[in-house]
Amino acid sequence: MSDAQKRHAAIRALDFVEGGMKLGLGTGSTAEHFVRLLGERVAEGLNVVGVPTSERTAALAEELGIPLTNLDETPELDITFDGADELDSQLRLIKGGGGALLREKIVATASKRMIVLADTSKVVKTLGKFPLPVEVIPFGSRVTAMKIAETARAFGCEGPIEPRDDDYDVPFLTDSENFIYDCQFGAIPDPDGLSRALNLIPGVVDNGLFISIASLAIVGTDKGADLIE
Ligand code: ABF
Repeated sequence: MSDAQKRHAAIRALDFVEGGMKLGLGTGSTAEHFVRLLGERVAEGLNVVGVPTSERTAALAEELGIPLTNLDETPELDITFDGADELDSQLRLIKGGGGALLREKIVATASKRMIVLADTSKVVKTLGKFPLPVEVIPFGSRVTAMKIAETARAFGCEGPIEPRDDDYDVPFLTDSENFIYDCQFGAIPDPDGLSRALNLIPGVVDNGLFISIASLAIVGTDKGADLIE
């Protein structure tokens, strides 16, 4: 994971921003590079408004003076710029390592386009080495986890499904106060089918597979950036 590559992706992403745009602002260290660079442009007079995908990003954008709105006031956005944990050549993504997958998916799908920002380590042939995060409501979460395992097996995915917690075994809570289960499948042969099936399980709020949502990936390299579309 190269910080320079992440910054290169963020620099290239700024080329897609025009005055008057309504932007979804992603979460994570790559998106943070973008938000910081956007803050510099706003300080120079660029007129944009942002919808943050997490409390963390909201705090950063406020600090940088980027005007913020929300999806109730501004339900249609022009572009969401966000990072990813993995992406394949079809622009299918695993997101949610930072725990913000639900808001990230809501904001991305409220946008005319989603542009993914990544470094070269995120590009994979087959999704699934990065544990797939699944957001579940706390009520009955162990039963929900059993159903996740059963469903995943039907899609050729086996492996430990662990509740996310901190160093003191306190459950991680998302911005919407749900739990996350991290599913260590190793490989996901049918991401589209698995994503649809997981979201039919009662108690599952959403999962970290983003299918047919991103239309462009900007992959930062040591020297610049490559585009995948
Ligand atoms: C968000 O931040 C997440 O969906 C993804 O989990 C993570 C990527 O973080 P980073 O850019 O720090 O690798 O985009």
